[in-house]
Amino acid sequence: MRMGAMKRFLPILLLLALVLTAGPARAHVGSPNVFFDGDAGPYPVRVIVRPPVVIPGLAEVTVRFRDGRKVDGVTVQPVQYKAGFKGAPPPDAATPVPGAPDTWSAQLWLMRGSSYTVRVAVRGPAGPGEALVPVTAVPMKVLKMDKGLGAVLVFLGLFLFVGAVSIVGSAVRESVLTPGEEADRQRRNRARVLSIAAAALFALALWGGRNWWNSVDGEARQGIFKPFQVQASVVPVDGRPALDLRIQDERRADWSPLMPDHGKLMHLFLIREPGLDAFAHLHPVMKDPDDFQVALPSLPAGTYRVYADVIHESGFPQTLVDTVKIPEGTGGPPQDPDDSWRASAPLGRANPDVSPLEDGGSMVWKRGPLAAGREAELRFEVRGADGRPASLEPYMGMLSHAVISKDDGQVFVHLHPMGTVSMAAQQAFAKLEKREEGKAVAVTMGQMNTDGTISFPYEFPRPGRYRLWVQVKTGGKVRTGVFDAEVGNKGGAGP
Ligand SMILES: [Cu+2]
Repeated sequence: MRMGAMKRFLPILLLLALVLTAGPARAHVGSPNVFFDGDAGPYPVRVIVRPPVVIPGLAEVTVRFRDGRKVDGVTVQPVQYKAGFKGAPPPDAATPVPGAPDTWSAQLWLMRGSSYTVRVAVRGPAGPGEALVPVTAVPMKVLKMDKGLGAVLVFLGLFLFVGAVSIVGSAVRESVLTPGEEADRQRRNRARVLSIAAAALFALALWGGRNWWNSVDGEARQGIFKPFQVQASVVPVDGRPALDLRIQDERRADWSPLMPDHGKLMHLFLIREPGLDAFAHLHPVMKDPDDFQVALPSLPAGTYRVYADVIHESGFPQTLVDTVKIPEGTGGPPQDPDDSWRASAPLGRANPDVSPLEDGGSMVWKRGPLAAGREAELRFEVRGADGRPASLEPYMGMLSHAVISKDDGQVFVHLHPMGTVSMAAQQAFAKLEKREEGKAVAVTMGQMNTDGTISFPYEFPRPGRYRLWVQVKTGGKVRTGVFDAEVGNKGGAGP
């Protein structure tokens, strides 16, 4: 009977040691680390922020001086949008990384799920400098319990349970006997009955504990950030198929309105499954605050993943995700002159290093080693039809736009030569700073070079197969280079 009771409650103990995971969330799907290449006043910097997965939690901040310059001091300060610069905690001093004098690091507590900017302030020979790096802090998962630890806890729990029941049994049976005396039948019976009662009582306590755990766990899961729910469909608009994206989310009313990024309220990307062999970057128009529409360009029919990047006035970006079936017969002139699309060979069958462009030119990936969780420089060279470096025209405020997606759709990111930060978020914080402190921080656009090369700071979040679409404008038209990447493990460290 005692063993029976234990067997019954084993599942509860297992539940107590439950292994929990959560899906990806927030603006760059599955790619939370923030990269910023820009200037802190006179100092060209790369800032990397690795936000915590639980809130409150510690963000890791790395500041590297891109020209290798030595400075006297670096501070970092988390500024929450709602609290503003006035309500921000005092700045923390970063410390130089031993052996890398151009690199400084610091840890910052982010206390609330919100839109933040990390204010990086530099003191050095060229005077003071400052950069604002927007970061969103949201609970991303309920932390996993280590399987080994779980097994140890289950074992200890069982040991305590059996121990407690047998202590009750022996106490009733033997505690009042003199040494050497045997318990009589009546005592043994009473011990048995009370042991069963004790087992039932302890089991009840375990059951209560389980309920408590489940409610705490449920709360934590509820708190995990999920982007707004959306529904994508194809509808006829003015006699041609258009994509309709409807936001269907109760939280909509409580959130700040959307603001334009690169001059558009929404940047919508379509990627055909499963080969990732068709891609479109479109700019839907708002029909009402919850409904966006865009005419579909000429795309092969099939199932497409939909990723829609939007940003709230608080500087909080989201990527809204859905899938949609696109029928045959789409096409027509682009609704927005910045709309672009490209069909290509399926994943794994594109030329890995050279992508021919629509104008007879090409884009070449100057590949370096790639490993998950390791900072990489994604560098490309654009050549005209004559083989000479192309002159790139900034489009939508950037020299280039790149999209990276993993084959299974679990990673999606939209980045620029200035990194993964949203320029609109940076501007929102710059405005706030100006209002509160009267200073104007220059918002940088990333490297503006004219030798036909572009580069993006990035770190692949996990190993696997990825496709990259790199977009530039030459001759007044958007050109899209397509590349595949096989990303390996960092060498035992895991994803
Ligand atoms: Cu872009």
